[in-house]
Amino acid sequence: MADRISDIWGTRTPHARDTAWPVRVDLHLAEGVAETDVDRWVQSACVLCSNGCGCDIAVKDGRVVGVRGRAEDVVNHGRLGPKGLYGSWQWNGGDRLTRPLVRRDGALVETDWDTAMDLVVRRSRRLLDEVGPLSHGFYTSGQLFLEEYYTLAVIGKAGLGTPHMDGNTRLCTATAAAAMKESFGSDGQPGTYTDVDSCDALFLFGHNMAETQTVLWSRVLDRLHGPDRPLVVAVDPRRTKVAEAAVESGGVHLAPLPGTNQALMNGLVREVVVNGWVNHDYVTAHTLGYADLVATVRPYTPEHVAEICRIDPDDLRRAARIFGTSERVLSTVLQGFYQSHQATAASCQVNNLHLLRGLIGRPGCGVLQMNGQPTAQNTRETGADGDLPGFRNWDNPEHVEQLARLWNVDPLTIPHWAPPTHAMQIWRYAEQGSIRFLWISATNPAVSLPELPRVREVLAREDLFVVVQDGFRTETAEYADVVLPAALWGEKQGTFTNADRTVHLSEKAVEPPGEARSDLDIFLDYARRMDLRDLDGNPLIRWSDPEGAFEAWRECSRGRLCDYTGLSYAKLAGSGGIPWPCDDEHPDGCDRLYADGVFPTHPDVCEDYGHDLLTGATTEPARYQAQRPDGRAFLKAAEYSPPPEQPSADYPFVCTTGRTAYHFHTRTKTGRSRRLRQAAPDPWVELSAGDAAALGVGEGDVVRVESPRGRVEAPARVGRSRDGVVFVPFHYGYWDTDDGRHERAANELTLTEWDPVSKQPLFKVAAVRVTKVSDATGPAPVPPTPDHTPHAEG
Ligand SMILES: Nc1nc2c(c(=O)[nH]1)N[C@H]1C(S)=C(S)[C@@H](COP(=O)(O)OP(=O)(O)OC[C@H]3O[C@@H](n4cnc5c(=O)[nH]c(N)nc54)[C@H](O)[C@@H]3O)O[C@H]1N2
Ligand SMILES: Nc1nc2c(c(=O)[nH]1)N[C@H]1C(S)=C(S)[C@@H](COP(=O)(O)OP(=O)(O)OC[C@H]3O[C@@H](n4cnc5c(=O)[nH]c(N)nc54)[C@H](O)[C@@H]3O)O[C@H]1N2
Ligand code: SF4
Ligand SMILES: [Mo]
Repeated sequence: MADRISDIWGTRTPHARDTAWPVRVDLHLAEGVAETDVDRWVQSACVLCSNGCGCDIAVKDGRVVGVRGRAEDVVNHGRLGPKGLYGSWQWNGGDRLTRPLVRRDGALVETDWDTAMDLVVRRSRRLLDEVGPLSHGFYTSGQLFLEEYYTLAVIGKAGLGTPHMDGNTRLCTATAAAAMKESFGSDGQPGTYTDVDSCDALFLFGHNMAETQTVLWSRVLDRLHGPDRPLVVAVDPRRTKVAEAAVESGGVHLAPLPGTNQALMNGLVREVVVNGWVNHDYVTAHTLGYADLVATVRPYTPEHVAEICRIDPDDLRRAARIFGTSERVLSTVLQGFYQSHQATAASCQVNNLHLLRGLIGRPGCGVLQMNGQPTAQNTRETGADGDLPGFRNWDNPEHVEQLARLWNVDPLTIPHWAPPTHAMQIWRYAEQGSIRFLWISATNPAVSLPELPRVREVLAREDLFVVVQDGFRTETAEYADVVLPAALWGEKQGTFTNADRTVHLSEKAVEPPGEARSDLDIFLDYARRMDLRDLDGNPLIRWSDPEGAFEAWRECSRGRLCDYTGLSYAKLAGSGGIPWPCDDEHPDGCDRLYADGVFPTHPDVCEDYGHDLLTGATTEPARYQAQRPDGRAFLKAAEYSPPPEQPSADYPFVCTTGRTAYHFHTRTKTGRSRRLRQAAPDPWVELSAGDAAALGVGEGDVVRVESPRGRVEAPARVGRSRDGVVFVPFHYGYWDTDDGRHERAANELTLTEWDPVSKQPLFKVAAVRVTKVSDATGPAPVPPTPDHTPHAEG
């Protein structure tokens, strides 16, 4: 049985370029259970990151007793990482929510479903009658199933008519979607994971894949240990395992100061241009905006960029040469780019590098504007994030008409008079008192939103009715008026789509605990109790189970880029995952988009008319049409601008935040798995060796990190950060602390600011000061990277 705590990527299975990634099946079963003891294996895929590794759930006596990777799955070829093996199922101890809770005399008390739903529906109905749909906000997730999101989206858009619906995907992958809309005209991942098997160079932009997509990183390691290995370039201010692999491969580790990505990217684009590495045939035939781009990047010489980013100009030159001269380049982009003030601008430059060289739509030449959460792609596709379903354009009346016909409602019901409200604005409206009903599903904002002191104030407002729908009593649930107990993964059926468009079916393996219900059933129950109807007086929601919801969604996706019409539960059952589009033209799905160099930018087709990357100003439809994009991609440009908060005499460090391999977000699942909890029980603070020496801080000493908004105290880990940069993991709220103290969540420090285009908040740049509080009391607490791993027993 694999030990994925001390060896998070498992044994190597090296292979050569353009050969298939070998199979390696990983398995973990509860102590004392053998493979032959298992009653049933139930098909699913892991929901602890966007990789979406195919797995089978082991069931014995009606309980989950383990998981096994699916050898035939296109995503993982049998492998599972530490979270997949231990975090996906070991959370089912005694502290699940089993009955609804309602607030009485200030305290949450158990009740039955009728009482709880009646409270929700009465408040909802009263506010709709007295104030209207703008009183309602929905803050959902990247962790439900497609069927649940689509149902919620129809309820919100066609039933209530509120534009205030978004996912925590706003914190996660809003920039992925935005960058693809700006460059290609629509959301939709161009690349595929199989590009890892064929690339000559791999660029990771702000992506610590070694810890956050451990199975995908195994795939990279298997190329790095095989013949004709790719060169790796890592762009990350910390010396991560990815950064180390970059150096070992003969590639480059670029460690820019947080918040300077756009300067770095302009420098890379400029090098590609001035060294003659541009594929002019491709650029002329398939893109727009070349002259503007060249003019914008002109001042970004390696020396100028080096000064802004505090890097070596020769490193920039070497990285650009690798991009400019490799035959096949694969790029991945994630939170180091997305959670920043020029997030969309910088991510578009990655698209630009590929477009400039014509490296798109061919094996080994992929762009992966990554997702993070397992089902974030579905939040975006189905419109539960505020986009219109099926990548439709809110500003295109014909697209709104299509939905009105499909749902049989008046087009005026569907909010489209302005862009849908983004999550940060939903919270602002709640703070200002115009949103008075906030339904939070499958997310824990009291830990994960920026500037927690403010978030707690909003959640505690007297005039805000808060519904929380979760499997656990989270930090957020403590502020709720009604808590609805949800069935979780393995306890319900549904489909979801990973970061490379691969769709999986996840079957129900066991019954949920107590009276917990699937999110789908809860949303359906709400729609029924609210008596939501279409123009003919029939029930608005015409389905009553997951498969029915999937069939409805299939129709909604017909003819759009994310076409699911060729998929069905029957086809997905037993399959190894199928990437959309899947339709008459692509009956077995489609690995890569844009092989023909035709992009969905035609004004009748595109999902968005685009923005000014610097200001976020939207492009008028007429102006968009006048550019006659008609299938060509946009090379969008922007100057670098400094982050809104910069180091000062009072707050001399840049604080950035992120993840460890062992925990998922606010740890509601991974914190309940003994092995994962023991591997990383408490938060820590990473400092560079130089900064630690200057502060008189040694390994394990407790330090206080303070921003203008709040503070965190934790032991120091020395030596991985670059000078001037402090790193704090964001996983640690306070549900498992004795004293309910608040000084351990990274988001006590972060600020309420967002990228002008994607509206994604800036978790990666805040100014802080660091002071030593006390000497180390024991060995340093937590492994920032696996080579510090303590060997947890059993
Ligand atoms: N183990 C684990 N895996 C996960 C998750 C998890 O919680 N735990 N969550 C999943 C989800 S939802 C997501 S979104 C992904 C996130 O996956 P990642 O984006 O890989 O994770 P992060 O640690 O947030 O950030 C990545 C890196 O950005 C770097 N960085 C910080 N500031 C900057 C900057 O200004 N520029 C650049 N270039 N880099 C910077 C950080 O040092 C960090 O190493 O992971 C997914 N996978
Ligand atoms: N400082 C800082 N903050 C960050 C980030 C960062 O890098 N730095 N990253 C941001 C990113 S990328 C993300 S994705 C967010 C994540 O932030 P959150 O979404 O708040 O984190 P989770 O802990 O995953 O919360 C998901 C909740 O949904 C519940 N849940 C799981 N499955 C189901 C289900 O099927 N039904 C229901 N009803 N509930 C379910 C879980 O128990 C859990 O409470 O954090 C963001 N916040
Ligand atoms: S890489 Fe992601 S999807 Fe795969 S096993 Fe790990 S957490 Fe699960
Ligand atoms: Mo995320």
